[in-house]
Amino acid sequence: MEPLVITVAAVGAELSRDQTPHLPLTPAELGETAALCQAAGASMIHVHCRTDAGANTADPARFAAARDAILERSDLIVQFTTGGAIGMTAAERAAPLAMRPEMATLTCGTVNFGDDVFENSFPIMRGILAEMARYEVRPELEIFDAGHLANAKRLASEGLLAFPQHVDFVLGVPGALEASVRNLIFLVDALPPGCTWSVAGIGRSQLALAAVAIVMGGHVRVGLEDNIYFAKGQLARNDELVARVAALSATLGRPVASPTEARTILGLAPRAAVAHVGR
Ligand code: KMH
Ligand code: ZN
Repeated sequence: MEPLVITVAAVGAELSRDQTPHLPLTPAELGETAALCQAAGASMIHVHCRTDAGANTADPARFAAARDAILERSDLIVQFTTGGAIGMTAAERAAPLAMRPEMATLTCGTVNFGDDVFENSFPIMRGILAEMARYEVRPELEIFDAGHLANAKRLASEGLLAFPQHVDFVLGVPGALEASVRNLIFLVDALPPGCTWSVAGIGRSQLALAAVAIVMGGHVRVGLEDNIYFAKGQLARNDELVARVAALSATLGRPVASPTEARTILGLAPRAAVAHVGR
């Protein structure tokens, strides 16, 4: 089986320092998190940005500073969010793409998100894809619900997206598809040929779905964005969540991908060839 790509979703948009002291907020803290997570086995980092006070921000300069701090301390694939935070406009969510990250997320449909609605109409998705094409950013398709893959296929039929792609199944968001092995298998079966995929289980499901993905030949996303606990009542650090999945993969006989190997698996250019890396 090909090596396991572990993505760390280190920040998210919904958490605060009141909930966990381990939440990285500043670019420097993201750089430190990146170094620790790469050492633990991660090869990609999914980035949301906050102000120093912890508020969500879509400021492209803050994303660029976060990216630079991460690449100063690691070789991780830097993947920006375009989901942002509930309440941001579509233009705000897409704005960091101008900083030309290696990858960025594209959520493939509207979905209930707790008591909120995470809005991803076709016009919003088309707009984000247009900006991705403009800045040559590789998407990771975020699939929260059963119809989202069909939406992605519709975007492909419009010529806005070309399969195969890298796809992340986010399972267990309240209001979206539940985190179960049956649902994961259903989604994997519906993938167009040649796609790579990962799973991000929310909350308690994170570890169990990671184990299933390791065995199935998929990849894994962990991190505080999706789950703040290492065990019941025990808050986790991002690198501890990564290390546990890496150890589980080793136990199951599957090697963990370095960032260089992850770029090959995902069909990305080697880091030295990435335009924004001036170092
Ligand atoms: N914060 C959520 C509303 C993404 O990063 O692409 C959306 C989200 C998805 O986190
Ligand atoms: Zn996110």
